[in-house]
Amino acid sequence: MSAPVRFERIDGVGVITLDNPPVNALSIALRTGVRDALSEALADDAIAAVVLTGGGRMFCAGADIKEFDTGVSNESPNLPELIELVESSPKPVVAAMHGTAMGGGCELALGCHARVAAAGMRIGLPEVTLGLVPGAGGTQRLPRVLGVQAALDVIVSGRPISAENAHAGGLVDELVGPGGDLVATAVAMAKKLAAADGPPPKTRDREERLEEARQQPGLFNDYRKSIARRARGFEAPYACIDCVEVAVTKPFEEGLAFERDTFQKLRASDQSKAQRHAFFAERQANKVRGVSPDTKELPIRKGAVLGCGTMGGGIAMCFANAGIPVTVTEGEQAALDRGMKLIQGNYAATVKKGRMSQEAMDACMALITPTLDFDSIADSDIVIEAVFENMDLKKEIFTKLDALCRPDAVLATNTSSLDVNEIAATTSRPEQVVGLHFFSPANVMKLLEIVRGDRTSPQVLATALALSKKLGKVGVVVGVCDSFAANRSLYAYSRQAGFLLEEGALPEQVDKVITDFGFPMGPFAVGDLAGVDVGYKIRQHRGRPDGRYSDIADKLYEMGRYGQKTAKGWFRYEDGRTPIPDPEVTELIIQTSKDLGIERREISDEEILQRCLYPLINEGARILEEGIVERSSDMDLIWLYGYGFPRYRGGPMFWADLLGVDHVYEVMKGFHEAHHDWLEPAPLLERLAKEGGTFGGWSAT
Ligand code: 3H9
Repeated sequence: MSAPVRFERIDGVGVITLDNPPVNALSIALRTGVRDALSEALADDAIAAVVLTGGGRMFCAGADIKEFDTGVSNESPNLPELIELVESSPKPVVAAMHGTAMGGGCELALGCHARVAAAGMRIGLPEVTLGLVPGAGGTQRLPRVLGVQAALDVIVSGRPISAENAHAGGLVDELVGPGGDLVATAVAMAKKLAAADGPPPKTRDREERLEEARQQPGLFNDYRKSIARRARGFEAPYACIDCVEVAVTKPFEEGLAFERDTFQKLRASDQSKAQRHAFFAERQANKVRGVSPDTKELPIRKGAVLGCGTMGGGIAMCFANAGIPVTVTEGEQAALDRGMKLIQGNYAATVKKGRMSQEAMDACMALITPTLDFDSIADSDIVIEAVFENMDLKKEIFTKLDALCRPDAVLATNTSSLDVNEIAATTSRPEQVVGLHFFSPANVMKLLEIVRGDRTSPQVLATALALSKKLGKVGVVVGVCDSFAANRSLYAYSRQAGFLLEEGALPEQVDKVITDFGFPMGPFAVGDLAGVDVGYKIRQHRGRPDGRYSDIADKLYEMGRYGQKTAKGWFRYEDGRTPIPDPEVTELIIQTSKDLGIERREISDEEILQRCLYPLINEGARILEEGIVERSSDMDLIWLYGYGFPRYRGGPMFWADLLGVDHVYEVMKGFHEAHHDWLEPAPLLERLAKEGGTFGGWSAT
């Protein structure tokens, strides 16, 4: 097999092109290829300098993440060794970057003696998002070229910066505008460096940008404090700060060794395994049974949303944020005005917080057209129905849409629980009908549950997946069942939280266990945020769910405790958002236990965690076996992006695999014996436990 590099001579310069599609990941084969090409260039007297560039869409997406599980990433030449060869090369090496230079790709460029970048490309060190620190000198070299504060921002956030910003900060030496020749510019720069006196300049020798930080002793601790809220529970962001601090306080070689050691420890950690799992889970979710990768999606140039309540308005904002014009309709002017006011208010709050400019807000508002004229949506590429959760109403709407819309329009329902097949059957084109279940608040939450009806066409599914990307969402395709995969598994979790109160726990205890585990909020604070009244109305409308559930929430509703909106719900609120335990609720819970004849007991934090999360895993096993989701990692994405399951734990099914499926099964069996209904181990859980299998390793075929 030929090495995934190309080597050519241009004007006395050896040009090495990384050629490992699709992203030029630095696999062992590519590392070996670059090393060999570099040796060839160094041995050739007719070559004065070297240019490193990327073939295809980008310069390089970094180390091959798949090698981290097998340890092949350590095989020689490993990335630090390769970069050492580049940096110590007696002939100058210039990086010519386009598209993306990430992680190890950025580190490779930092080892070069100069960097040329195509305008508009992106460069960064996203290792932190994989639960890692950059492990090939990134934390030591980036502060030396970009300055410590800016390097911390790049490394700790993991967010790439534009070539323009990288140029302004000193990371990129020359920008090549549209129409310019990237490689020719790099070749010219390489020749200039070769003509200069002395050895080529090494990044490791640059000290001046570190000096600034040495004058600010509090810098690193302040930085740690500044990330406390968003990095809660994560190890990698703090490890990144430690590495950059060492870059400032220790000699380069020591810093490099410290970084390498930290990288290896994190690579083996559960947190990094979980975050790497999440990375691949997102990419896997785009591969859908029956939808071939070359399925051509329908263009979405114009959308319409029916219903301008909280949900409809949020969905309209998603379209506007993505630059897609959208019409919103309502039955009455007053409702339309209320909806538009809500949208306006949401944007204005974002502007006030400094997260959006007034111009951007104006541009978004201009993309949203409110109307009472239902017929005006006739030429929309997609219509999303977001009216009240009522089957008759939805059927009526879809019958009208069928008569009104173009035959190729996608007709979507935002139902969170109703049968998409039944809705589709009211139209003459069920293949164009799909569920698009947004999560509240729709303009914020990243999960989009794409509900595939029995007859939804592959093209419509491909369109929904592409649209979810455009809207900045993570789309997960699920099948039809009551409440679909997300709410169905959520119910398994929240039902147990309710029972725990009857048995002896209090909302503040349950919520603390869940937030200590890493969720941003516990189930009761979430209930208050979403509205106790909203949950109540859903239960009333849909009838009592199958089997018993704790009705303390219904009692709260009857007491007028609707949650944050009434400053009282499961908790009370003085500032509108911080939950404070309320003796009135404690009394209600204790009385409920008495009425049910339950003797309250001390419930350990461990039991609370297991009682809440293992039934959710158990329900996930049923959902998986029924084929409602295609793979367990889809279930993980649903919880990571829909309900704030801590990313560093990978999602419920991944977490179960880490715990051991047999352990989860044994605990569930014990719960079932003690509490009966709803806790019976799922057949798949039992089978995997007995076979020593994992959810990740299971497939239906
Ligand atoms: C690192 O560098 C560590 C070093 O500091 C130290 C080492 C010692 N490896 O995302 P896409 C696959 S850690 C392996 O759909 P896009 C991806 O799974 C690395 N595979 O494309 C997918 O496969 P498939 C730090 C990778 O255009 C296909 O490529 N770097 C890698 O939407 C296409 O990917 C990062 O964290 C990889 N590094 O986005 C960057 N990257 O077709 C990770 C991608 O089978 N990558 N694949 O599903 C990205 O963020 C995006 O892929 C990128 C392109 C923005 C580059």
